[in-house]
Amino acid sequence: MATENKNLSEYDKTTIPNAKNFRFGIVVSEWNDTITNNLFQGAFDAFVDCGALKENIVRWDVPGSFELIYGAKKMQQSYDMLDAIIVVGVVIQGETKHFDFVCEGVTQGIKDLNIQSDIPVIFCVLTDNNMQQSIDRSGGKHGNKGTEAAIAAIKMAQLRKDAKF
Ligand code: DLZ
Repeated sequence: MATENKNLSEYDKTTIPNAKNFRFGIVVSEWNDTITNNLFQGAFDAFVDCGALKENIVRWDVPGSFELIYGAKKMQQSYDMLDAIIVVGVVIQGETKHFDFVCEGVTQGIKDLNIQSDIPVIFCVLTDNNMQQSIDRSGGKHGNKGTEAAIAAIKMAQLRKDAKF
């Protein structure tokens, strides 16, 4: 599995840019909020561990994963000084097709934001078959995908800073 080959939950700080001068946004879905709060905390702690100032990390909450798209878009427009945004959600397979529609919608929506706007949006949306899988990926045996999202956000913030255009 890809994350077994490159598990960023255990990162080497010496290989990651210092985040002291970066500002981050985190948009958090209220669905499955025990899990999304753990993912948020993993991201927040990794930002601070890598040098970011707590006051430079802003959190917004939205009702569900589908609303992460609008939340991230409005956050981009409201805080143009942000260096990267993470969207945090958990979609768990149910008995209807809602899972597929929400997953497809949020994935495509966040992809579109990355094409259209200048602030990178990092995808931290778990799409699991059951609650146990989500627990395992939000501070359990498979690490914390929020931590991994924060490392990705720092790297993309640095890339954006270094890029010419
Ligand atoms: C409706 C719905 C369902 C069935 N499942 C989830 C889920 O597992 N995770 C999640 O974040 N949101 C879910 N939602 C809510 C939708 O994301 C959205 O909030 C509503 O469809 C309203 O637009």
